[in-house]
Amino acid sequence: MDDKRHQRSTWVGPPDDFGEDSKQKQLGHFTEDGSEEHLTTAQGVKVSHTDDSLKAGARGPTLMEDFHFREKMTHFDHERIPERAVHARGAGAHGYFQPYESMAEYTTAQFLQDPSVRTPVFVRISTVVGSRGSADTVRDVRGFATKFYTQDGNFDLVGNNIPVFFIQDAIKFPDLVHSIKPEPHNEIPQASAAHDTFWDFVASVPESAHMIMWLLSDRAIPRSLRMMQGFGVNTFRFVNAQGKGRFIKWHWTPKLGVHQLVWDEAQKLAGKDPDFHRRDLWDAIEMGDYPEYELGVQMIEEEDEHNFDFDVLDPTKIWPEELVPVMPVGKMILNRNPDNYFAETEQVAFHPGNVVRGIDFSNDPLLQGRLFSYLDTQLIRLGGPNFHEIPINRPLSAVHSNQRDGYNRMTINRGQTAHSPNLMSNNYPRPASSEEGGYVHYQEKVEGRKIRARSEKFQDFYSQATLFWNSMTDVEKDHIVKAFHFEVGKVNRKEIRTAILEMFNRVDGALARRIAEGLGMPPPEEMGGTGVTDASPKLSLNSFPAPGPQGRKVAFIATDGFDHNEVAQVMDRLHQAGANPEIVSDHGGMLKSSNGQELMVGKTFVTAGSIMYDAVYVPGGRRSVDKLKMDGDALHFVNEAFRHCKPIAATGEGVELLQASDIKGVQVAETDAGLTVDQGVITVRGTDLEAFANELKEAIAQHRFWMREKKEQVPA
Ligand code: HDE
Repeated sequence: MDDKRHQRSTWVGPPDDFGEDSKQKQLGHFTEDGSEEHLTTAQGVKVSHTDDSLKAGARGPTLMEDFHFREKMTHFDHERIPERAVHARGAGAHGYFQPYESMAEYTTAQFLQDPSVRTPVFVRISTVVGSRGSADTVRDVRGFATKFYTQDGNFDLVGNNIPVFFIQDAIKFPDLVHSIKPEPHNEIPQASAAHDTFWDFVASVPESAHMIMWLLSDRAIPRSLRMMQGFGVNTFRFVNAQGKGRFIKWHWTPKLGVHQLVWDEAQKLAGKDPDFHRRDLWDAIEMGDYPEYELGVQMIEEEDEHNFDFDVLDPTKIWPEELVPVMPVGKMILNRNPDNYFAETEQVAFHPGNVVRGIDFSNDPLLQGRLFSYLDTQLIRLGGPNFHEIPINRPLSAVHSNQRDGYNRMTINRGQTAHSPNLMSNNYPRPASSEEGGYVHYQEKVEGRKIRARSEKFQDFYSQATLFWNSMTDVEKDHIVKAFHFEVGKVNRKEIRTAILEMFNRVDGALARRIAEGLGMPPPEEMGGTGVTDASPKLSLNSFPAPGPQGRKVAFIATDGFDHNEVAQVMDRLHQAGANPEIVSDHGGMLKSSNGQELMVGKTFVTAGSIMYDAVYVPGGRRSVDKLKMDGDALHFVNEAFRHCKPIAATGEGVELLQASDIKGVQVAETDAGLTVDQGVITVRGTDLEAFANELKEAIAQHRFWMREKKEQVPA
């Protein structure tokens, strides 16, 4: 029998980073040369008219024979697929992964062997709780899922931006999700954990304490998807050519540092720009500011499995980096936006069970349950067992399985046989030995009784929650306390609030007292705590500063009569540093400077707010500043940026806008001389724009000036 006959798989792999072949050509029917530009039916018949249905007379009934109308409407009627039960809203991007050096000592994973090999990836970053149309900036965990299209088949790293999870065993996942989703009787609230059922679950499940500390921290309101970490959460295994296994945990670290929004900003953005994160990622890629993340791995030798206070199989525990350092593995660059959100971002199907040779599982009971759930959920979401044939899910490596039928089968396999082993087709396709690259499961010795139980170390629910709390800066602690006030403040039942106070008193007595104060509840009688006094600096966002101002958005507030020289010079310097300045004005179109030059307005006070920028700059220009001083929107812009602790800068007459605003407690340049820099407010009346721009760049890289946060008398 001719083996080749079986290989007629008609698909192509996902478009990769190297081939410049138009994806349209690969994925759709239409080419870009215009040769097939006519509107057609799904059957390829050219359509001559699509604005009126076929009727019996201009005022008559529509005719059944209007095949174009019927097809158009039928397709529309069936255009929705079930959204993901969790992680329904996500943003996607293509890119590639490249290892720094060979990891052969630890794993046979082919994509980790050769630093010159780039493996195409598709990444989907999501919120967990909200529906597909919900806002991006809600307080939530972010999913961080990556599909590596390796030459050995697809490997999915399906992680989150928080390294631990709410529960230790997958069997509780439906309960967790039912509690955090909108309540079943009235379907309120959307995309929020701040309601009774969730906190009822938390109070009843103490293993959630550690995760709650992360969820109420600034980690859950990232500034940008480009500025957050990712973690595999579950414990996996590396297996090398000698068959030696090691426990591993995955880490992604963004090159731009790790940064957060402030809560007031996050809530306002949810209304003013619900697509804030998606847009930020999209725009960055369109502008060529390709997001980069470093992949790292923590490894524990199997011999050391029992040498830690925590169980290596417990997904509610981190492996503190002081004990188990993160080894850098490679980099991932996201350099191409999807062509079509539905076809790619919606239809992509991740599964932690999609592993390649050299990567294996541990007995982490959360992971074990996930291994069942993801494939199962895709079957209903993507309508049957052939979703691996959807272009975004196809591996680059050849597929020769004996699967044939089922809904939406795309491949036309030839040949009489679809069974294995066989004599009729020369036993084709035959299994591959380990030497031939076949996946061989790690030979773990397992024995035990069939019981529903957890190991003893799993029962320590609080130590690492205290470790996290101890590792926060004072500002981060304030934010956590305020998040408790918001979240638990929205819980109606007193008994739940009391139980939460008791629970977090076990984490830290002082924390519980501060929570009680904001909720107006009596503090717990005893001063609680775990006695843990250690801190792990890598848990604080302070450990991940920005390398510079690159990728940051700066609003230039100006109107007609602005000083062109100042704008041009500052803009130029920011551009050179990789930041993205944009003119925000009281009107759209062109702005005229004091000496006649014109500049295009990016946004207006109607279409933008300070919350969409990382910093504000007010250039001089007598007429411009005099007008802005009388403009409530301009004043609000400055006040709000101040309240959110962002860098604020002004030159020349621009300083007067700051003086006219409500910002308090900072120095601004009063005279012609010198540059004044005070708590992230940078002002100059003179002409030293070089030094000014340098200070501004530094301030942007610093992200926030938290010392201003207490000044809440500033209205915004
Ligand atoms: Fe998921 N999770 N999960 N999860 N998860 C899904 O699969 C599930 C968990 C994560 O962008 C679902 O395709 C169980 C941890 C991401 O498409 C579902 C348990 C982590 C995504 C599912 C967990 C994740 C999902 C819903 C407890 C971080 C979105 C739709 C045992 C390591 C992937 C889907 C995307 C999606 C089940 C816990 C990450 C229902 C049973 C822990 C990033 O199968």
